[in-house]
Amino acid sequence: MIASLFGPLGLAILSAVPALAKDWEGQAYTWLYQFPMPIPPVKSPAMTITNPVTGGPIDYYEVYINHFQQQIYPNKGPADMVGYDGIAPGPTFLIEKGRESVVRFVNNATMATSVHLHGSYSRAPWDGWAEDVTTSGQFKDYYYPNSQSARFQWYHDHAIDHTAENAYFGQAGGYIIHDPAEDALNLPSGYGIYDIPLILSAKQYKSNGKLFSPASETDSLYGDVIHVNGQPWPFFNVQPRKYRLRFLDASISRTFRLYFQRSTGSTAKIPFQVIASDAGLLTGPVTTDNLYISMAERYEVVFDFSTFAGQNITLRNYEDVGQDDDYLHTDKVMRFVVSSTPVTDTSVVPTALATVDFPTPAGPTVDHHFEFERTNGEWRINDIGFADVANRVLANVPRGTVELWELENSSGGWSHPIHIHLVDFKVLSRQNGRGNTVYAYESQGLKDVVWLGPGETVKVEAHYAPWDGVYMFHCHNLIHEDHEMMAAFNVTKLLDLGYAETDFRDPMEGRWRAEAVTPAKFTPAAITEKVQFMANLQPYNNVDEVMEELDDYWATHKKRSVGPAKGDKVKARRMRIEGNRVNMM
Ligand SMILES: *[C@@H]1O[C@H](CO)[C@@H](O)[C@H](O)[C@H]1NC(C)=O
Ligand SMILES: *[C@@H]1O[C@H](CO)[C@@H](O)[C@H](O)[C@H]1NC(C)=O
Ligand SMILES: *[C@@H]1O[C@H](CO)[C@@H](O)[C@H](O)[C@H]1NC(C)=O
Ligand SMILES: CC(=O)N[C@H]1CO[C@H](CO)[C@@H](O)[C@@H]1O
Ligand SMILES: [Cu+2]
Repeated sequence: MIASLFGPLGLAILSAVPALAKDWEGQAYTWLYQFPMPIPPVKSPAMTITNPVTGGPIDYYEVYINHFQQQIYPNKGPADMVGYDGIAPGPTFLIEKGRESVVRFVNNATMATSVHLHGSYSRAPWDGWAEDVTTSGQFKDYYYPNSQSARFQWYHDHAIDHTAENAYFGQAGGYIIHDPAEDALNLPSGYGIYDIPLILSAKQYKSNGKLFSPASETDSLYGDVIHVNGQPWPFFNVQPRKYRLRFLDASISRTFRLYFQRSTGSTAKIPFQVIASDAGLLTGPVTTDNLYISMAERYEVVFDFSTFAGQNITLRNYEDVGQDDDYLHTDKVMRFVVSSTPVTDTSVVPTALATVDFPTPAGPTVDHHFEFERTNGEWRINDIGFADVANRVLANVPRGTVELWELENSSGGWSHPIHIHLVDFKVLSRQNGRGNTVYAYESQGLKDVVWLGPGETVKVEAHYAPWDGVYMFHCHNLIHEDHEMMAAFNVTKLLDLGYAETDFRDPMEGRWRAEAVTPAKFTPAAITEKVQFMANLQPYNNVDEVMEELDDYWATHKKRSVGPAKGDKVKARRMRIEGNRVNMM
């Protein structure tokens, strides 16, 4: 956006003029809408192993993290990348709700990796804890429950201090949980047919066609080239009918505010229906003509192309979103080329979509208040960075309680999408920034990331269950995350719960760490033995029982706010008296 250079009297107002926007930060890309959009291939399991406790199936997958090259500029050399199975985005997992999985991620590349399945309540040792790295020549078996509501999860790198690089060079992919209840709704369906993943990213290239690295960035890398499923500004052929579009913002720093527009003629924004967010279906569809999506957020949309036969529809992005830098074409995302041949479309968008498992409201008391701020060039949460090992556990949450967290943006000029691991939360309120607004598409479902726009304070409520353990929460601007805007919370063990189970609380527990690759560990017998060993400890199969135990426990125990953990910022400890309750915040 170029601000007007002259005031009403024709005088230059230099002080009010921001730095002129540049057309390109890196190599110009001029082939808009000329290449088709790829659809990431579906990942198949290598074998299916029987869970020795439940008798149910565990699908075992193997993913190699490989170097590869991808031709981005038709007239330059290829870009060097690193991706899951040597592609970016990585292959899409299509998982039936209720089938457990074990994914062996083999680091066959150079830099250390850690894999986070974003949107899953994985046990702590398989959640992608940043320090739980797999180095080159090692592998790690990640065990996933897949028992949550149908949802668009994604897996991506989370390695300490270089997550931004790993994700940007290609380590991100889709992981969709499907549930038969969804089929009954008769939404547009069929992966890659009428149910389409749209994985957005923004990058910057050098004059030789290779990626400009975010390694030395300390603020943000907004990117001047917008990609969908790895292809800059693609086109996608559609029929004149409804499509389910699954959006994921996998950019490291760019937030989008999307809208659809005819490519020629009327510039009006075309309305569409948002049907799902991070944790799956909303209670009902939300009609809007624009949608904010920040890093790591997922929104699923039904767009009806039926009245646009023979036309082109452009997916656009607003300018000046969240104070991100704009470039020549960052207001454009992709083009849908609508066929002129009519088709029969029996899919529908029902007015009721799902019963969302919102947490039982805990009342107005804020349990924890977190300030996301920049101090001395470092990004911090309540003045603490992740490297501050002794103080980085900023909240102790008794297992099974519902807590209200207040997230405050304290540094002007920046926005922070905040991701809390383990839980799905309800966005309760937003103050300042975009007005006192929680969009219906944010509040009618559960989320695991909320965008804290410039100057905003947001309250989120979550049920800290089913598991206990140490989990991360952080900014999903991955450059901020790598530069310390990450901390931990500890869902603490209920010593008197009276329920016998194996502990999985320590994300760094030795027996779950990465191991060296040897041929002996990759035989079907060795794999089966390993997977069955994990399953025998029953990390997931008792989830319903655990939830009941926790509910029973909290029906007869009083929730006590445990207040800030050791090292919590002193200035955040404000005493507040509400009725007869005294709370530390
Ligand atoms: C639609 O877009 C495609 C791909 O960019 C282009 O080839 C075609 O000419 C466009 N059609 C119309 C009607 O604008
Ligand atoms: C491991 O990486 C090497 C070198 O990049 C490659 O040749 C090999 O095929 C990879 N192995 C697998 C199993 O993908
Ligand atoms: C987390 O809480 C558990 C008790 O549930 C405790 O044993 C453990 O030391 C705590 N871990 C950290 C890192 O605070
Ligand atoms: C710098 C800035 O805009 N900070 C704001 C962050 O949000 C809080 C609470 O909404 C405001 O009071 C600050 O002004
Ligand atoms: Cu941030």
